Amino acid sequence: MSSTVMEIETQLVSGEFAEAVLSGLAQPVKSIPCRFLYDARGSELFEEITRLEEYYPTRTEIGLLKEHGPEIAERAGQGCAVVEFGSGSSRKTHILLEALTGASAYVPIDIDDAALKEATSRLHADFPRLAMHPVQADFSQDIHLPDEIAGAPKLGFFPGSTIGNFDLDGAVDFLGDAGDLLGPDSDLLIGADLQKDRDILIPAYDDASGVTAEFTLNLLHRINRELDADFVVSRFAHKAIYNDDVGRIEIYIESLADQHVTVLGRPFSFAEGEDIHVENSHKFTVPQFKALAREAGWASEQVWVDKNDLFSMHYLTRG
Ligand code: SAH
Ligand code: AVI
Repeated sequence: MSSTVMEIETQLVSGEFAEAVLSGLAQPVKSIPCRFLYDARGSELFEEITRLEEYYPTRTEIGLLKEHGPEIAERAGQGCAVVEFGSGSSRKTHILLEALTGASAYVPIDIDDAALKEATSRLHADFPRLAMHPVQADFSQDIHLPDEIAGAPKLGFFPGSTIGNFDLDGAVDFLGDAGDLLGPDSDLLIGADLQKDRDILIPAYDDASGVTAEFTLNLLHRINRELDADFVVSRFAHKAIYNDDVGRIEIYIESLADQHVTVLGRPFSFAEGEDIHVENSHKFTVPQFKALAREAGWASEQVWVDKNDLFSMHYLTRG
């Protein structure tokens, strides 16, 4: 593999994790942004989640990509640079790139460099002639695209319903910024999880084998590892609830006892039953998601939904 393929451009601000944890734990309602769930171990655990029987989104979206690949390719045309937000393992990208055939470059953007490295080298083995420019960045901050793709038409790819991890205003802001980043003639293929019964949703976020719990609690292990902290992780628990009013899953880390923890020399108290909010995962209806995209300057040209009405994939154009 050539060195340019594996070179990861880093656009992360150092010290951000420490700042987010110290300020998040000092608030009256404790909270840490969900992007910090993804260190190398977090990405591995997320990959395990995607293979769980209870976690329907991944296999359903993969089914949609396989079924509608030719229509997506027709809309995208020839020569586009695929820019993926939150690329993770790039497993779905493999299917997309096979369908597109004429893509000119691939730019995976992810916060976790371990996932980026592994995914890029795996994809390079399967698509050796495709130029790859991995970028390690927080996609909710200002980022810039590699100069090498400046002249190419852009197809943004944002699968997985990662858009649902923003709050609704944040999702509109993100989609607007993504439009500015990709440019006036760009398109965006995006996955949005659908509203459904809580009997399907709760097990998807609190599986019987405890992988999702391990994914959530890895955040405390990460704080211990990186921020010289002393969380006794067994004294905390993963908690997933469905908030009907806003139509979203909410994930918390609940303290199982009254306790004290030190992070980078700073003391924090937890009451028994007190929560740290770590993630939201919004679920949408098709009209709701179309309206949200429209607010951000995108038009939903085409939407594909699986036969069980679990998941939607929208092909957005600059509206
Ligand atoms: N696209 C894959 C992975 C989704 S998991 C799929 O559909 O299965 C979410 C991915 O987004 C993870 O790889 C995580 O590391 C990345 N991520 C989460 N928040 C991020 C942020 N703020 N900036 C960049 N990447 C982020
Ligand atoms: C990445 N994101 C779309 C996942 C979701 O379904 O909200 C993250 C996740 N958290 C727990 N399980 C999956």
